[in-house]
Amino acid sequence: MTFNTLNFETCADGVGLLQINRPKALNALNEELFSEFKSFLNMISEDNNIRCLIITGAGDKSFVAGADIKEMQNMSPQQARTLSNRGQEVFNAIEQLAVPVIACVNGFALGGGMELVLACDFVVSSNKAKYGLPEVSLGLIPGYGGTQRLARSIGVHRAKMMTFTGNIYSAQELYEWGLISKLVSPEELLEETQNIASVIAQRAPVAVAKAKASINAMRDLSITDGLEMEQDCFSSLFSTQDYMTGVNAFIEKKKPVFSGN
Ligand code: DAK
Repeated sequence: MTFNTLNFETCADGVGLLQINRPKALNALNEELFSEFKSFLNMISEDNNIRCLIITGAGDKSFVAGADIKEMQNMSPQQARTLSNRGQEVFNAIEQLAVPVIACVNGFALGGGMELVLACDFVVSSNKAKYGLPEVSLGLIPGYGGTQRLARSIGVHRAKMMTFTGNIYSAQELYEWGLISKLVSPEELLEETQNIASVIAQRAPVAVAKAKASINAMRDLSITDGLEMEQDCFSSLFSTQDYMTGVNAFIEKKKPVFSGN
């Protein structure tokens, strides 16, 4: 499958690299891109060879500089709702993808770009990247999940400060607030992200998927229900081949090679 606004390649064993590819518009998210993103996610969810996905932006300036402002002109509330729904659907699908998704942030992550970052499982960032939710400067609020995901990530007070001011924040600041897991120089960014992704790709895929589902469920469940879900996920893994592979490899002092079954 080929796309106009996305580039996809397998960059290491089990690791997929998706590049948002509209560098002339600083990778702003337009309708075509959302439509291609949806098709891409359907494709990747069927591909057992990909065990970890990296998302980054084309060029050295921007990850994603938000929704495409030029496309948003003269939109009615009804059209905006339809678009918001479609964007949220795509970002929810990223969050719910069985494999981990790493945001590899190489530059501006603004508005919809910041919301894309929030839908990923964790963030490796260039120390030169800039983050923000400038929607209020355009008379809007975040519409692709930002009002819900940001507070859950950095806390409600910092989320409100970012959202109400619409200011741009440095990667260092967001690292200190816990949004960014690893901060590196622009030169090291892709290699560092690939190294982390390669480690994940070597782990037992069903176990990683269950860990992701269990941690994600934390947001919607009480601690009692969350612990119950953890027990369900944990116990179900005892029927997998990968569990046998992992335990036998440990006993035999070998490196496990997981099949994903
Ligand atoms: N949309 C469209 N084009 C964009 C863009 C964007 N978000 N950001 C940049 N570009 C384009 C510029 O127009 C310019 O194009 P040309 O003029 O060359 O044709 C090119 O990219 C290079 O940008 P600049 O010349 O401005 O580059 P600078 O280095 O000077 O500035 C910048 C970089 C990132 C500070 C600046 O480009 C900027 O402020 N960009 C806009 C950032 C922004 O406000 N993003 C939008 C956030 S609001 C919705 C759901 C969600 C949302 C909206 C609606 N519905 C459901 C309807 C979310 C909204 C947002 O994301």
